[in-house]
Amino acid sequence: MSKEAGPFAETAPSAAEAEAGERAAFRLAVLDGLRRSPRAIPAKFLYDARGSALFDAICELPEYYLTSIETAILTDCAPEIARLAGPGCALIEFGSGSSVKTRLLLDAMPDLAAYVPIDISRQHLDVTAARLRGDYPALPVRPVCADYMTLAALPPGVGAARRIGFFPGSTIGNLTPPEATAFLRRARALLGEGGALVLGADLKKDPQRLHDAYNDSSGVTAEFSLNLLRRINRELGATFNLAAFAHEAFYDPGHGRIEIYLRSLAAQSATVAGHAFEFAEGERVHTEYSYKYDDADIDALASSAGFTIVRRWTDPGRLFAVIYLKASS
Ligand code: AVI
Repeated sequence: MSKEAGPFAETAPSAAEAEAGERAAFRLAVLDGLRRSPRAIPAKFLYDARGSALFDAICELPEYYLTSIETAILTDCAPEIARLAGPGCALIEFGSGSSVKTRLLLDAMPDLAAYVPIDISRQHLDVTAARLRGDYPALPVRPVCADYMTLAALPPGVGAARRIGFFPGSTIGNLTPPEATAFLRRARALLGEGGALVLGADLKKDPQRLHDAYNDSSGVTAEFSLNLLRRINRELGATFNLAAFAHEAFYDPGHGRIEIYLRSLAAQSATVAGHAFEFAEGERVHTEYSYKYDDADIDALASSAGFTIVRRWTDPGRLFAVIYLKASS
């Protein structure tokens, strides 16, 4: 590994090295997930370039209210977030996606000491950092290429500024409750004493509304799910017949979560990286959970991880919430 590699490096390992590492991890995870009972492949692998573009398209769908509602809430509450955070803090984003929502905070906090996007994709980080440096020339942008679920420390360049975390988009919902607590504890440690976190969470609501958000009429979400098999075929030399699998998503009120699967429409076999797998008709491969929260769930999550809720904002229909949490002392 080159001297400059690691989470704080501005220069990455070569693109070929990074790709080989990602491919090996993908292969291991897919083979492991298909050997499990029930079968499951981690949701993070949905986001290759095509999967990310399909997710961006999901965010534009009329049924997928999450993005537009959260953006509207953030537009309204960004000045208050800036007041609560105070001057000269560092903004740390966990999983820097498209920077639309980030910009709402950057615009409201013109005197930030630094913006620290953390993302597992070097390519994503480079694009985000270059765009933001162009648009906010006075803002120190300090990208960290890492998995925020395991990152142990922030780069020294972030300095002693008060740290405000940002975890929008209901990404918390893709974590199981123990994972969500583990993530928030890690965030609490990274943000330090005096730190705070701005969290976006999708709220429990009419199950039909939730069902529709994950079963859109134009089939984009189905395409997003099936793209996982397309990716496995392309990157791992697999032989999945995409037409013989279907996207299945439903709300489970008992667990308060959307569950998403790829369902085999026939008895069939497929080969992945030279290994054969049999699928019974109706057998499912789990790909995602999307947990929905109510106020009590958010309270319990915050206190389990050493945070106190300072403020919550929601839309008039109570579809989505943005929460400002501070590290409990
Ligand atoms: C990224 N994440 C918050 C989305 C969600 O709503 O759980 C992923 C998604 N999967 C299907 N539609 C959207």
